[in-house]
Amino acid sequence: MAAGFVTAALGRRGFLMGATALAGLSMLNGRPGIASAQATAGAPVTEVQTGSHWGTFTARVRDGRIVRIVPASMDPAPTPMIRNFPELVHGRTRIHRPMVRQSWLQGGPGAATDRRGADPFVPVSWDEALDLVAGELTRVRETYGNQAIFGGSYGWGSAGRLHLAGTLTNRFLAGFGGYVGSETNYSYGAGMVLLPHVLGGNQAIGGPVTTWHSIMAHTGLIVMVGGAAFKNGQITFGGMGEHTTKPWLNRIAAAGVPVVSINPVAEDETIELGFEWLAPRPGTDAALLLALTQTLVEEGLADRDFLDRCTVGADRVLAYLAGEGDGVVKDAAWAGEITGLPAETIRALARRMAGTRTMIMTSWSLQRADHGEQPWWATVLLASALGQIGLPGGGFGFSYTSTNGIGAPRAEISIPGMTSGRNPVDIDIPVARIADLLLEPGATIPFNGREVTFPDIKLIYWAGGNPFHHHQDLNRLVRAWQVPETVIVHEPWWTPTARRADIVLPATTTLERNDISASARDRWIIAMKQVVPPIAEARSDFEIFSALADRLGFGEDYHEGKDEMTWLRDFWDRGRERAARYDVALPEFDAFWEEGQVQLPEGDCDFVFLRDFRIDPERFPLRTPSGRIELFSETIAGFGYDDCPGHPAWLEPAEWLGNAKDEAPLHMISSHPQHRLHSQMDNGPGAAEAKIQGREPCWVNPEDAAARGIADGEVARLVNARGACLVGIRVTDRVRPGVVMLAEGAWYDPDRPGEPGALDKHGNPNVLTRDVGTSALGQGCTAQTTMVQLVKADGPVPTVTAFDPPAGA
Ligand SMILES: Nc1nc2c(c(=O)[nH]1)N[C@H]1C(S)=C(S)[C@@H](COP(=O)(O)OP(=O)(O)OC[C@H]3O[C@@H](n4cnc5c(=O)[nH]c(N)nc54)[C@H](O)[C@@H]3O)O[C@H]1N2
Ligand SMILES: Nc1nc2c(c(=O)[nH]1)N[C@H]1C(S)=C(S)[C@@H](COP(=O)(O)OP(=O)(O)OC[C@H]3O[C@@H](n4cnc5c(=O)[nH]c(N)nc54)[C@H](O)[C@@H]3O)O[C@H]1N2
Ligand SMILES: [Mo]
Repeated sequence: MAAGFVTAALGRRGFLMGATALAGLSMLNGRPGIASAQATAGAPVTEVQTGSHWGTFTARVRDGRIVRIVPASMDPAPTPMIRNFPELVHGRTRIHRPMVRQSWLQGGPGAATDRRGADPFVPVSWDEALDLVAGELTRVRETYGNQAIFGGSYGWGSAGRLHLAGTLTNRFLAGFGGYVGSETNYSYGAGMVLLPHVLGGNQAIGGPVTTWHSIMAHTGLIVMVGGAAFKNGQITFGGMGEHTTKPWLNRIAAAGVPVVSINPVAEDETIELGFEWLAPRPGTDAALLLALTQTLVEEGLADRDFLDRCTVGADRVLAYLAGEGDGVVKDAAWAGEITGLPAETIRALARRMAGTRTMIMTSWSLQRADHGEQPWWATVLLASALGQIGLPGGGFGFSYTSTNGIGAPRAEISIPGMTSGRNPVDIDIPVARIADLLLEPGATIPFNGREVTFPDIKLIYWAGGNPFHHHQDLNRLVRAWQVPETVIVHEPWWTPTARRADIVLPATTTLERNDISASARDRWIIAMKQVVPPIAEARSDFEIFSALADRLGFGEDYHEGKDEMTWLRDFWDRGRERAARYDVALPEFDAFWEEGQVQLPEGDCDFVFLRDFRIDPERFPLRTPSGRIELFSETIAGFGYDDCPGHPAWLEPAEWLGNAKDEAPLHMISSHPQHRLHSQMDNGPGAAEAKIQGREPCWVNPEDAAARGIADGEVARLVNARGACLVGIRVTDRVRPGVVMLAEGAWYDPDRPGEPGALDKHGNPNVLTRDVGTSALGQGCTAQTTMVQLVKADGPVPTVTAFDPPAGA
C-alpha cells in the first residue's frame, strides 16, 4: 500500500536460511494452469487460473461469460468471497464507456461542482475522453503548477505486480511533472509512524514476526487485544496461494492453547473455537494494558532484567503508572472504571500472562482511534514488562489477526513490480488528511516532528481507491470534494467515487488482463491470467496512462515501449536473478506462465522476532536512537505534542462511553466486513445476501434494542451531529451493551446526492465517523472514535439506489 514499510535490520538475522533448505523448490502439477478447452454439452468451457487479493482460483468461461469459480487446490481455506466474480465482471454496475459529468462538459472545469454525485453523465469516445484529460491536466499545470494536482490516490485496487492502479497513477503524474502525494495508510497509519521511534522499524507489523510454528510449540497463552477476527484473514494485499491464518488458529485451538479475545464484539471464532471473551469499552485498551503492566509491577512479576537490558525509559513510565505527576495510580481498579472490566479480571489476567509463555497479538483496529498510538505503545510496554520478547512463542505482534499470512514463514524472495518514479513535487500529506487538504489550502499541520503545509488543489486524479467509502465524515468530504475544479477517476464500477467524478474512465477488472501475484506474506507466485476479454470499452489503467503519456509527450518514459506481457517477463527475469542469489532456481518465464504457479521454499519455521536483540542488545541494537526498545522516547517527547507524550499513556478519547452525551450514547465500531473487501464486492451476491432489507447489518445488544423498541430484522437509523444512515438491525448478545457494530464498505447512497447532511439510505458508517487525526504524531484515521444514537425508523424507508448506474450511463 502507500509508502512507509521500514524493516528493522536486526530481527531479520534469524531469517537467513541454508542453501539446502532452499533447494526443495517445487512447481506443482495437476492444476489447470493454462486455458484448456473441454467438451461439455453445448458451448466449450475454458478454464483459466488467476489470482486476486482474495486468493487463487480457476474461472470457468462459456461463451465469453464466467460461469463458475473454483478455488485453487493448494488453498486449504479459500474464502467464499471469490464466488462474487461472475457478477462483478458481467453485472450491471460496470462502467462501459468513458463518461463526462454533464455540467463539466457544458460549463468547463469548476462548473457546478456542488452537482458532483447529482449530475447525469454523457458518454464520449475514448479519443475525446483522452483529449479532455490531457487538455485539462495541461491547463491546470500551466495555470497553477503541478502542486495543484492531487495524485495520492489511496486504495486497494487489485492485486498484481503491474496493474496496481495507485502506483500507475503516481508514475504517470510523476512523469507529467509531479503531484501532491500521500504517505502512511488508513490501516495502521498511526502505528507505522510510532513504531520506528519505539522499535526502530515496522517489522512488528509487516513481519517477519514470530511464526505460528513457534507459537504452537511454545506458547501457553495467547492474548488477542482487538480480538480474534479471522474474517480479516480472508485477504492478503497483493494476492496469495494459501490462506494460512485460519488453519493455524484451528490448530492452536485444537491443541488447547488458551486464547483470550479482548474485544467489545465476539467474532465467529470466539464462539466457534471457544475462546475466552473479555469485552471492554471501545477505545480503552491503553488503560487496560497500562493496568496489566502496573499489576505486574505491584505483584513483583515484572521482568526487571529485561527492562534494564533491553529498554530505555522504563523508570519514567513506571513512575507514571505509580501516579507520579498526576497522583493517579494506573492500577486494575483504575482501569476497571475506564474499561468496564472487573478489576479482579484484570489482575487475574496479568498473573496468568506472567505465569506462562504469552504472546500478545494486538490488532490494527485499535490505533484507528483518537490517540491510537497509545494502545500500540502500551502493548510494547506490557510485553517488555513480561520480559518474553525474543523468546520462542513469546512477545508481541501487530498483525496476526488483521490480515492473512502474518506469522507464516516464507523465503525472502520478491518479484519486482511497477515503480512510481521520483515525484518532482515533494509534498506528501498524511493520507487520512485528504478533506483537510482540500478545505484548508495554506494551512500547516504538525506531523511526526515536522510540518506539512497544504497546497491549493485544483485537480484530483484517483485510480484504485474509493474515498467515498474509505474516508471519515463523508458529509465533510462532500463539501471538500466541491473545491477542486476537476476530478478524474478510473473505475471498473459505478462506485460512489466514480459517480462523483467529472471524467470517468472505465477500467478493466483484474480478470480482464494478465499479471503476476507475489506477496511477501505468501509462498506462492501466481500467473494471473486473463480470463475474459475487456468488458465493453474498458481498458487497463496501464493502457489508459500509456495513451495519455503518449499524448502528453512522455510516453517512452512511462511505458518504456513495453506492453503488458513484456513488463511481466521483465519483472520475472529480474525476480529470477534475485532468487538465484538465495540459491533458489526459478523456472524461465515461459515455463512459469505455462505452469501458472510456483511455490517458494518455506522460510525459517522457528523464526522468533527480536531473538538476537534479546540475546545481545549491544551487538544487535535496534535502529532507535538508544538502540533499545524506547518505552520513553526523547524524540517524541521533544516534539512537545499534548496528544502524544514521550511514553505510553491513557489519554481520554474525544468521544467514548466515559463521556457519552444523551444525543449520542452508543459507541459505534466500524469493523472490516466479513463478506467483502471494503467497498469491493458490495455489488456482489455475497454482500447482498448478508444485508437486512437491503441495508448493511448493524449489531445491537438486546438491551439497547429493547430500550428503543427496535427488533431484529428491522430498518433503523444511526445518527449523530455529523450525519445519519439507515441500517438493518441484527440483535445479538455478541456485542457489548452500549456498543453497536456497523462494518465499513456499504456503498454510500445519500437521499439527496451532492448535499452535505443527506441521509445515507444504505448504511455507510463513514457518514457518522470523525475526521480528525489520531495525534500530531501519527495523523492517522480515527474512525473507531465515534458515538451515535440509534433511532427507530417509523414509516416507510427509501429504496437503496447505490447499485443503479447514474443517469446517462
Ligand atoms: N469507518 C471506517 N472506515 C475505514 C476503515 C475502518 O475500519 N472504518 N478502514 C480503512 C482502511 S484500513 C482502508 S485500507 C480503507 C480502504 O479503502 P479503499 O482501498 O479505498 O477501499 P476499496 O473498496 O478496496 O477501494 C478500491 C477501489 O478500487 C477499485 N478498483 C479495483 N481494482 C481496480 C483497478 O484495477 N483499477 C481501478 N482503476 N480501480 C480498481 C474498486 O472498484 C474500489 O472502488 O478504508 C478505510 N476506511
Ligand atoms: N474480510 C475482510 N478482510 C479484511 C479487510 C476487509 O475489508 N474485509 N480489510 C483488510 C484491511 S485493509 C485491513 S487494514 C485489516 C483490518 O484489520 P483490523 O483493523 O484488525 O480489523 P477490524 O475488523 O477493523 O477490527 C478487528 C477487531 O477489532 C475490534 N475492535 C474495534 N475497536 C476496538 C477497541 O477499541 N478495542 C478492542 N479491544 N477491540 C476493538 C473489532 O470488534 C474487530 O473484531 O483487515 C484486512 N482484512
Ligand atoms: Mo486497511
